Amino acid sequence: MSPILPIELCTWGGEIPQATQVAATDALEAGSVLFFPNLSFELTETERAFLSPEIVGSSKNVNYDPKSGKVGGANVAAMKLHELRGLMDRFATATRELLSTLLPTYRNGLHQARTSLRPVEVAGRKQTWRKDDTRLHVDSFPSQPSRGKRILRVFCNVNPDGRPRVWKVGEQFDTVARKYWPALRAPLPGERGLLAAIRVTKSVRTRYDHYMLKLHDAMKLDPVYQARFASATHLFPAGSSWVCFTDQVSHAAVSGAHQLEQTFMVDVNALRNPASAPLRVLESLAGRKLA
Ligand SMILES: O=C(O)CCC(=O)C(=O)O
Ligand SMILES: [Fe+2]
Repeated sequence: MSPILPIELCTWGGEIPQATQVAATDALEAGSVLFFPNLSFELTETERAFLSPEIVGSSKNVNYDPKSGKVGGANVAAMKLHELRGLMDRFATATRELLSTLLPTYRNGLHQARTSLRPVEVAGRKQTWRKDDTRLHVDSFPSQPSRGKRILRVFCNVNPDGRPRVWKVGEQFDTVARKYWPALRAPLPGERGLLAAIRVTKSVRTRYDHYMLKLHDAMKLDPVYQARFASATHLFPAGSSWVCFTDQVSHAAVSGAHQLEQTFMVDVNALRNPASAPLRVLESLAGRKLA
């Protein structure tokens, strides 16, 4: 199976043949990245001014909550904030339309989460090891337990100078999980409840969240694993988009600036093949339910 599946599409909400829908869903669940070489997201002249690292101050992204309309992490005047919200909301809507036409079987189990604008150059950015996404990893949010739900993300490279976003893509989830599983320590008694009580996490981590974060950490802290995939790079050109389950695809962002991203959470039961979910893979290694 190729890690990247190209799909010809140039609108965010147009009709998609059923055969393409099924192929896309199956490829995603098998751990591929769906790549849309000609699916661009147009910005207006004024919106292009937001493509500058200065608009984020000390944070790395502008964040948007499509449910409340709240913008966070932006260092812009109130008047500009209105325009920035307009841009974020348009992208949030476009990605919702894309997924509802591309992945119709997820419809009842698809939950839209945060939208982000990433205007800072990835290469050379100073980060703690845990936040360093230039290291291969699978996604797991330290403070926001997914409680077993999948993390599905839509990315669009909006670089105005034609620069690609460069990623590395590693091996299949079950291979990675099997490799690190013996080294992942079990949660300590009371640990998950305590982390929620002192607000390190927004809700109580399930055992699944615990192990996914341990896996994410183990990958990022393993220099041998990182070195093995040093040349496994993929270029996503300016004006292209891509979609993948980032809790499953071993990925790293190597370089690039100016990207829009939308996160969705997906119920495991909404998948065509629930056995492919990291939850089910880890449960089979643990020999017990984890969420
Ligand atoms: O910013 C990127 O290109 C990807 C970073 C990443 O690891 C993620 O969003 O999950
Ligand atoms: Fe990631």
